[in-house]
Amino acid sequence: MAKTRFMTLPRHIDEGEKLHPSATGELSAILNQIGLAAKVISLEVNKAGLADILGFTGDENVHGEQVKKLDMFAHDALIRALDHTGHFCVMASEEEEDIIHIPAKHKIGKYVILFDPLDGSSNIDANVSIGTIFSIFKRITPDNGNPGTMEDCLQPGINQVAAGYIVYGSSTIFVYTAGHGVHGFTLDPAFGEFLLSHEDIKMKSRGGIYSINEGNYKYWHPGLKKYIKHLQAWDNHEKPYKSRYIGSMVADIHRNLLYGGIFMYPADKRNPNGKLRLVYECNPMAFIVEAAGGKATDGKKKRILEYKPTELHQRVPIYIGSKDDIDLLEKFIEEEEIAVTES
Ligand code: P6P
Repeated sequence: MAKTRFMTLPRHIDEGEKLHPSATGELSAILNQIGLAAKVISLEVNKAGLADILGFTGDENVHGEQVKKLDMFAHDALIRALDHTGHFCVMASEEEEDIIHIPAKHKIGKYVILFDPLDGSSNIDANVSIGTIFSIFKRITPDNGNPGTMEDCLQPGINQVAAGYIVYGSSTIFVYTAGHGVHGFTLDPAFGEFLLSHEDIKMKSRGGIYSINEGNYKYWHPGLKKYIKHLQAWDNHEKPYKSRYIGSMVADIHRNLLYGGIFMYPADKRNPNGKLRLVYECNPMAFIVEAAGGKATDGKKKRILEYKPTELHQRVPIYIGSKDDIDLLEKFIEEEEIAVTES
């Protein structure tokens, strides 16, 4: 890959495609369209404090959560950027209950895309970083020009061909993997291009940060409680881990991807499957973190990417980040399970 200050997202994707003869160029076109939608969303997110766009639409999404106007703006921006390209047979959005069919006037393609248009949106009014997450598969139903189906959307995460996120923070950063490394691009608003800023991101095998909502402590698995206490203690003169929790999955995982660490949204007594959605949040973030050398499991040694989704809005517990941290967490969980079964 050419070394240049002006390695734009389109150029990097295009050069990446050239390294892999089997690539058809379609994935390049898809990723570039997502980049276009990201610029549109970034502009809106960054001026949200100025317009009357803040506040509630008065609508509720499929999960009974108040939908802020920016969620729907981001949802619409992605649909508009992608539905006419001829690359997709079906789409799905965290803001829609059912799958999204490609309008009949547009060509049907062989790809499937699922996205969370604006994750962390409860933070919008506080100007906290939020993000867009996307996950791309090839269809598994016959590629015969017919519309894609729910079956195409409910594939295990190991089938993904690409995944990425855009984090809208002090900068807007686009991070993606197409299976050949994880790369980050920072938006230069001066001329509206994403420039390569984080090439071939590799996650430390062990971090020094843990991210979890400690307000749920009393509902946690006893093994998780012991693990967190272990991280908070001095261990053979090793200082305690830092606790960092933004409450925005994309921002928390982006920081841990760069610095090392573990993000946890566990199952607990109140939420037996945790809170985060398998197909819109956990699968794409797991695909990215594994591509950077990290791990993503359910805390009991099952890879997130090996879960076969049973429904679009299915939730799963997730422990994601530096692999040594995940391994130690699972050891604490397992030891407590054994203790309980032997007691
Ligand atoms: P809690 C944001 O609403 C979100 O879906 C993720 O981005 C974030 O990690 C999580 O929920 C925060 O949930 O229960 O800690 O507020």
